[in-house]
Amino acid sequence: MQSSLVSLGLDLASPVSGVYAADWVAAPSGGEIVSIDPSTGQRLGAVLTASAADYERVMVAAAEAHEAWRRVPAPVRGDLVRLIGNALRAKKKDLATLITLETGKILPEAEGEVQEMIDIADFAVGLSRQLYGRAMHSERVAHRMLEQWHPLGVVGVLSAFNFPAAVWSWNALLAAVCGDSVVWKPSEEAPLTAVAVTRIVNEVVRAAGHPPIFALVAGGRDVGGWLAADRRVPLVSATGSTAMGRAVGETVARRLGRSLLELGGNNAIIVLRDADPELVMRAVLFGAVGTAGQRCTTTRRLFVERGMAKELTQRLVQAYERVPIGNPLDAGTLMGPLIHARAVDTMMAALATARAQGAEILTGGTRVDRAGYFVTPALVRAPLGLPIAREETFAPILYVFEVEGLAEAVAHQNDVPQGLSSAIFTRDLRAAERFLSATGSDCGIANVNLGTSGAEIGGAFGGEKDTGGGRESGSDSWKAYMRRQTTTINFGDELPLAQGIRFG
Ligand code: UN1
Repeated sequence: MQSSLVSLGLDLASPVSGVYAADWVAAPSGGEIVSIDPSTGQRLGAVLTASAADYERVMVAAAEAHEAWRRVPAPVRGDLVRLIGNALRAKKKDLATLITLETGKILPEAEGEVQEMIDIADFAVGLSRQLYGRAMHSERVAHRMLEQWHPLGVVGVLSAFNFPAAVWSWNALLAAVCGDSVVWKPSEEAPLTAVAVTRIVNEVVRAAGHPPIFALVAGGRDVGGWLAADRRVPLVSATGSTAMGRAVGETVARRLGRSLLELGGNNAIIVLRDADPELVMRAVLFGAVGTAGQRCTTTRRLFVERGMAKELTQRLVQAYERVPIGNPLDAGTLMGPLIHARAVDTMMAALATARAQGAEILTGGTRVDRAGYFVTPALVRAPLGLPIAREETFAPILYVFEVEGLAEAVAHQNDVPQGLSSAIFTRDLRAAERFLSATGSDCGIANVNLGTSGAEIGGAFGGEKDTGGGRESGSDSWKAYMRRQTTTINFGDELPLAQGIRFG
């Protein structure tokens, strides 16, 4: 553990600065966030946070960096991101270890998170030569039309504890090739990971002699509020709870800024009678128990067609009782702790509510008697329409519902406020296509014969309704980080007006 922290430049004996404004601010004066190892409940280290004056320094530096960076050709910007990807490859193991220590996610998943950073870096490098605009035919003689994409400015990134590094990269590495600078307000639960990432990338930026486009501004809710309200920040990308996103979105909208919101999910898997049970078991376990139920894509609801429900539920109970829970650094552990004591309390409260509303806890849902914030994953047999199952409880609770068939399953799946991820298991082509059709799943992600979580970076990631509507990562998500300009050029000797208007 110590060697990885040393390699990341983290000496945790005393608090480290959590503010980077063209360089590390030596003694930011906003206070201190203590980082806790959720596997032990013990202090891991501490990070000094930004005061209003420190925030101002960050913003001035970020605006200056953008001013210079937007002049750098996009493929050259891509080359910096290529070097960052390589630095992340070199530090993959150490950064993953820190993520495991700070968030409690098991090491293979933490390594997967760093891999997602590397993958988006590679994606962004290619993208830097593909920031395509279109050319259109003008209705006027001797005119042509085109659109081009320009850097947007300073992008604010608010990230959550469960993907404390990758969420930054999906935003920041795209923003970087788009010519923006980035101000990152990390989760209060994972500030050391943010410091480590900021160190890794800024070493690369500095060695390459580029402007310091990656700023860090650690702090609490107030810092998020400053970013949301700041007119110098044309885009705020926020990942976290729906309540947080609603507050940020409202503040940004008031100043007519843009927000990219990636909020709560309440993801469901539909299992039809003809599904391959082995695939279902593996997908449900990874989806519901992986990351201790703390992904926004976690499988929270299972709709099983009558005729398959009994057997599947029995197998799930057995599998749930065999999930190795323990130290997330140990090989063989599949489930680490929840992030903090409050998360455990919230889980217990949700289960009590579920019981009161008529659900039956089939297994799990207990506190584990050891240091840290460990629980057993809960499998709950639920009547259709169970009110608590409409809420996202950020914990490993899986509600299992029995349904008559596809139509009933889809109706219930969609009948929640959130709309992030969804999946169906079936061998019936027509059922799968109906699930994917306009009258099927209403989610941003809809999968066939694989689970709800663990998306690749190549697709646009995000969801509808209370999930916030934003899309980040792959496909054409980059457009959110640029401003679009439509241009008409007249290369003739006349000035014809559009729509055939004659004026004077
Ligand atoms: C999140 O939980 O905030 O699809 C993001 C997944 C990951 C991303 C999760 N690629 O599960």
